[in-house]
Amino acid sequence: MTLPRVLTIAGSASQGSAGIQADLKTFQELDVYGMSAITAIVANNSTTEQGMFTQTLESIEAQIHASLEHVGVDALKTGMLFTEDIIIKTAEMIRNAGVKKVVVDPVMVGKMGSKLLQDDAIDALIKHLIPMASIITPNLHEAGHILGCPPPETPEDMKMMARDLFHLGPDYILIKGGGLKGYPAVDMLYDGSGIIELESERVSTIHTSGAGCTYSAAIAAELAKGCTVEEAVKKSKSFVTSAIRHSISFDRGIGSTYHAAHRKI
Ligand code: PXL
Repeated sequence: MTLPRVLTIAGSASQGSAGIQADLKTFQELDVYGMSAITAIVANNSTTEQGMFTQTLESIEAQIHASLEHVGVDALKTGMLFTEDIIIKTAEMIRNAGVKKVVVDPVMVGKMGSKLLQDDAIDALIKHLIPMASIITPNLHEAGHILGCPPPETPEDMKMMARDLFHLGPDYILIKGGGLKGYPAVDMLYDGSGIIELESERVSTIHTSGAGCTYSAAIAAELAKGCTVEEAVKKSKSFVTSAIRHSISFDRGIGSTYHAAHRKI
């Protein structure tokens, strides 16, 4: 048998809810063949000073190459890339391999406050990676940061910023409105012509760690299966909303989205 093949190039979140861990759980749930290239290990905990362990460029290059050479990649997503050098290397390898279905999740800060993109790396993201994306999936803060302005505060602001982001070169923009105060969880999908509003109820929970990673991983999985971007985003919105609605609490801090929710509940 064959399966659609999907690679995530992202950080490892040792606590299990976000990053590579969320991506691989999502890939498994959506029945695609998951592969990973780990850019950094995020292991924040109270006993260590240093909770962030960036991998060498050599290691990252070797990991991406292993997926491309041994298996092949139908679609990929990028998450935490952290440095300018990693962004440039990743973009170069995607271009050389000719992977066309590319989901760029421009992660910048984790739910627990970890810095996931260095300040001086944003220009490289805009110049090298965003233009080759099939879709970028910023949250409100990330959309503002990429455009150098404050985050959107209303659905109308989101629509305007989606149009501005489109000029950076991706095929589609998805601005996620999960953080929009006073509104339902509305996301804006824009392809250069019309805006599609995707709305779901706002789930009242703090246990949303991994939601953004899960959303973009699901989009990559659905694209690998042959969905259009619009279909992939709609299915993924439903998948991540279930994962948030049935999120997991560990009785301490922010808990995790539940990847099996769409299947079990
Ligand atoms: O949720 C964003 C995210 C992405 N990638 C890694 C993370 C986090 C949040 O903590 O650790 C590796």
